[in-house]
Amino acid sequence: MYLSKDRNTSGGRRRRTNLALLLLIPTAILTGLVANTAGTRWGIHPSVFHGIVAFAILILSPWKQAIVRRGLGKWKASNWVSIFLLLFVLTTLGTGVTHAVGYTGRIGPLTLMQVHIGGAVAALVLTWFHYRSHPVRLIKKIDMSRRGFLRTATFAAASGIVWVSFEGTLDALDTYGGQRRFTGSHERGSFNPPSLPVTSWLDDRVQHIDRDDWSVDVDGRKLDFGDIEALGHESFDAVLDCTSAWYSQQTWTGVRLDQLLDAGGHRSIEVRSQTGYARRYPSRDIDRLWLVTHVGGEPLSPGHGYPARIVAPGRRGFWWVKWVTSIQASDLPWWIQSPFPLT
Ligand SMILES: Nc1nc2c(c(=O)[nH]1)N[C@H]1C(S)=C(S)[C@@H](COP(=O)(O)O)O[C@H]1N2
Ligand SMILES: [Mo]
Repeated sequence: MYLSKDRNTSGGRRRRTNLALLLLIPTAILTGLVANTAGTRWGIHPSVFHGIVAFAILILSPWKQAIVRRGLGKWKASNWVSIFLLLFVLTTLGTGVTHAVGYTGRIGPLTLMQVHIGGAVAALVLTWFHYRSHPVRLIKKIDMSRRGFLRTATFAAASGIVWVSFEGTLDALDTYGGQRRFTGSHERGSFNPPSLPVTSWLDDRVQHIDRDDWSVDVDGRKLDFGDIEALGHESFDAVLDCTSAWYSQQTWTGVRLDQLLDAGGHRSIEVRSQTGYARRYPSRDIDRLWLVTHVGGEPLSPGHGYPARIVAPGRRGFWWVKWVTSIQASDLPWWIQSPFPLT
């Protein structure tokens, strides 16, 4: 946004503020979505940008308040859209900051994160309607002048500084929020499997599987529990980081997938659960994926995927398929699948 053609009149200032908010709200949602689903093998985690964008919106609020006050006149029906938009933006910012500080409780039946995401989606929809009734010229002569660039850069830097100060304060005060992982997730029950939350992506139910009835189909071969146990098991520590914003580090014991099948010449590996829940991984990841039978030295509990589940270090929790019954090498590329599980 190089907006220097808007001279420093109050009109120019108002337009800049409105335009910045119009861009920042979708950006906040996009960075949130990416931060919440991206793996953890990035240089800078996208959650950093999500935090900075949130503070950019907060910084603009005094200017926006002045605009709103000025616009208050005769009552219009479109004011309802504006009021609800304001409520949803405040809800989203409030739950975001509260979560960052360290609160992980619920609001009624919903987790804070669910309210945060729901509020954000509602705000995005209302931003569109608000824009329709209060248009702002999107581009006013694209202008690469130094002044416009400096203004944008200063604003971005200010947002970054506020974000760094906020995170630094959480750290310094030794709050629960200060111990958040770089993905934004809170620690839960590390190295204590009984405290590991049992989580479903959507509506999957915990499966109670009898180990003697269970087998896994690996590329057409049926392997039972004894066959799996006879393969070389290894123990290692890995972090389960769920999109609902908690993480837990555990010691897992299992078989690396390259011990189970040869994906050479194939493009992907598809893993299915007894429930139908499935994920497809690129076959080059075969030595980073594990079929795990134990956590903390004990067999998995039904809630955590007994008899066997996937552990996928560096990938978010929804890739860690539980109650695995099928592992197939496939010639489809890994990205031929719904970006998120559907059950
Ligand atoms: N079959 C199946 N596997 C699943 C899920 C699911 O709903 N069904 N949820 C995933 C999600 S979102 C997470 S965070 C982890 C949670 O694992 P846990 O319940 O052992 O903590 O399992 C993953 N594996
Ligand atoms: Mo999850």
